[in-house]
Amino acid sequence: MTEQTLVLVKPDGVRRNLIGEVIARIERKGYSIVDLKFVQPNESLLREHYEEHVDKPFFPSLLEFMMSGPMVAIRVEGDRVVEGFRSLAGETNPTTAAPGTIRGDLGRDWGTAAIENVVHGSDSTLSAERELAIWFK
Ligand SMILES: Nc1nc2c(ncn2[C@@H]2O[C@H](COP(=O)(O)OP(=O)(O)O)[C@@H](O)[C@H]2O)c(=O)[nH]1
Ligand SMILES: [Mg+2]
Repeated sequence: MTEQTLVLVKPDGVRRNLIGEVIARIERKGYSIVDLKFVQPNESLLREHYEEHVDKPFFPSLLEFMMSGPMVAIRVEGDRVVEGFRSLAGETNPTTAAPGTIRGDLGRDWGTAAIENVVHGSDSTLSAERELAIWFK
């Protein structure tokens, strides 16, 4: 069934000139980009986006990282794209993410407090709907 997901190219991905690489992988997989914009999010938007993480010990460093520069927000469409993009992205930790995935190929541990892992992808169709409403108001 056709669905949509939210992809973010995080500030590390933008700084490292990886926007095109991320977009190319989405397009090569056959998913469609149906909306896209540059965003410099504020704290309240990020608190809403990461509502399940606000009480975690790593949240302050996550917030600092996510506010460290502009991001690209992308609305991506396709059959089972939510699960499909998570698979393209790879697991959260870029050091152990599988080679072939975005995080596995392009991310690494830089020794910073935050886990810099190039992209975000919604983790369920429910999250996708919620997050797309936040980023594409
Ligand atoms: N410093 C730190 N950052 C984390 C940790 N877990 C997650 N993060 C960051 O918070 C984001 C959201 O976490 P999560 O939803 O668990 O992972 P994701 O869905 O794979 O992005 C991750 O992509 C990382 O950037 C952690 O244990 N320590
Ligand atoms: Mg998540």
